[in-house]
Amino acid sequence: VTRTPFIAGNWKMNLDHLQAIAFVQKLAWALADAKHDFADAEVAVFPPFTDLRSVQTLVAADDLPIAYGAQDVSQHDSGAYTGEVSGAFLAKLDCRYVIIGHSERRTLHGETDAVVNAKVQAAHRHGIVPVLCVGETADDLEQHGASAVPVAQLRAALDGVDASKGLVVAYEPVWAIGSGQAATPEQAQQVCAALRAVLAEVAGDDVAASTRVLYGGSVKAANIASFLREVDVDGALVGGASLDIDEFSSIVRFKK
Ligand code: G2H
Repeated sequence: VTRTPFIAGNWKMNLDHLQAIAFVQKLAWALADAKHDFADAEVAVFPPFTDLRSVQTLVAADDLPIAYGAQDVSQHDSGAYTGEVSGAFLAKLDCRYVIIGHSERRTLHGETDAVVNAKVQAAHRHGIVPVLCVGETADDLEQHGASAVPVAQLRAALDGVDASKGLVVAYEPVWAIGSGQAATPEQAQQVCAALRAVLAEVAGDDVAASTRVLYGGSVKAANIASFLREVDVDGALVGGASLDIDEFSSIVRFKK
């Protein structure tokens, strides 16, 4: 099985409406320019909710080779949930993906494994592929090693879920997020392999072989290739470095 590399830019709460439009246009030019040496990755951006309609319009107007999704989704489909955004609405914006369970949602917004699980099911109800984030804190790493917490989070998130409906897993060690201190490629490989083993166990070998497992945490142009060389690392979820068009353009043009 060959898995198409996946390079995803998680903008977090950055880039307003006009900046988002400009960024997507420049990214489209960079991808067009890079056609011959372009490494054939699927490229996706995850703007704030308020930018999604504009991104949809831009991408559809020129059939741009840029996927996009939201950074979160409600576990509910509709109703009295002030401030929440339904997967039904995201589907109408043609979101292919949604990030679920990012560590910032888990730690700053109290998202438990149960909530993450409900959100994965909500995405699937609306035909949207979850980009499910898991990862250990520095304390977890010290106490339990690297794999235990991400493996437990993945199991919990997939409880009762049919992963063959579409899934991307992102391993993001919390200590590497926004810190400039990325994991080593060997560390990323070790945990991504453990996560793929969980996929095999809960969803079968075919799903495990076809599901993309990404690394995230201080990825930049200078280190992307080292991660992509690892057999179980199929791409990257990029935060800070996805906001700079030159840096992100270099990342999507990685050469192994
Ligand atoms: C991890 C990552 C993107 P950064 O959160 O999801 O952010 O690349 O800034 O570490």
